Amino acid sequence: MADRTEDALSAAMQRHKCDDSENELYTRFRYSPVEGLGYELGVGRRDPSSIIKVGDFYYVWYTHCTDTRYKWLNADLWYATSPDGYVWTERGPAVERGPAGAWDDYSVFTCNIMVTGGKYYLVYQAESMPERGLGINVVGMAKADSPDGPWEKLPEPVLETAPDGKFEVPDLDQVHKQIVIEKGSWDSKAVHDPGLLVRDGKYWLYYKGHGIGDTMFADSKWGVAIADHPEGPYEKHPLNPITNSGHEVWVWPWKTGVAAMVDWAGPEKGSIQYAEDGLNFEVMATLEDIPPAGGAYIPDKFTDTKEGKGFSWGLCHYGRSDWNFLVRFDCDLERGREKQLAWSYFQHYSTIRDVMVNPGRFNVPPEALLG
Ligand code: AAL
Repeated sequence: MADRTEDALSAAMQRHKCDDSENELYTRFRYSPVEGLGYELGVGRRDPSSIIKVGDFYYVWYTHCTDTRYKWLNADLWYATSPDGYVWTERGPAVERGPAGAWDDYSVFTCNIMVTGGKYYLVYQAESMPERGLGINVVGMAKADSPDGPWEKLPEPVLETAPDGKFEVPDLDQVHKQIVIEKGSWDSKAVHDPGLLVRDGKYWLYYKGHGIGDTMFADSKWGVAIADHPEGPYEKHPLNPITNSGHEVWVWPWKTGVAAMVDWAGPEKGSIQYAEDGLNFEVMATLEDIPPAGGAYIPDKFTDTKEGKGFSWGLCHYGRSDWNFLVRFDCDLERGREKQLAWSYFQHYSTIRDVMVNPGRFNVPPEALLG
């Protein structure tokens, strides 16, 4: 055994920055049902936007899909309002897909909101009918003078996939069965999950990409495109990709920089990261049970702040392959707020999904998992 000196540190302790209890960017998540946007047979609601407050009401936008074959295709963007974040009233469509032949005639989905200069901007994924689009999406934008619309779509997409790479789809009825002819760059197959921040007087459009020929769509990474005006043109940053992981994009102003919730894809999945310059991210904390596709209420998201304060709640989706609905999460990512980390705040310290989905399979009566 090697000699141990007083100040020797193990490898683990050499890389240890601080305990979770001292880490401002550490949190656990508590979940609660919401009224009005919860489970409903035949209606899928998913990928909620960030939440904003206008007057006495919180607003959220999300993908609304009644085609039970899909979760986000053949869908439109709807919105809902709430006085308290728990009881929501669905207000109906905000932005609907375009007429036959338009670049958004198949689906508009997975959106985010920005408020700046007294105007409201929705950015969202759009796809045209499979015959023409073959599953490659663009990012569209619509603007309005009021969160209740009417929304005016910009005529052209604000972001597109990299033009390289090549694949073929031999059978249009099975568009997911694709043959890669030539591998493309990291965002040649998808530009997904747009999320906007106002930073240094510019508009930062973060997005997730994956490439033609990537082994798995879960090999996704994030990039950013920056514009001088809310409507663009958005220019992809030369450092892209700026993360090596992450699926649904979730960024917010934190202190003088930008924080990112890197959820379930890639080698740094399950982490919160921070970049002083919004570009060079470092892992700050690893987390369990991150809200899928979370959309938080972040009051200073568009104020160009240099003292970003974070957030304490939002909505996310609970998704299965056949149905999706929205739930509320609460957390401890608001600076200055005391963290609620005691076990008693959480029903489950162990969330093995197979047990929770079918407790009977493990000889556990369903009621044993409650309360
Ligand atoms: C989501 C997002 C995008 C993808 C699909 C719907 O979680 O990453 O929106 O296209 O899955």
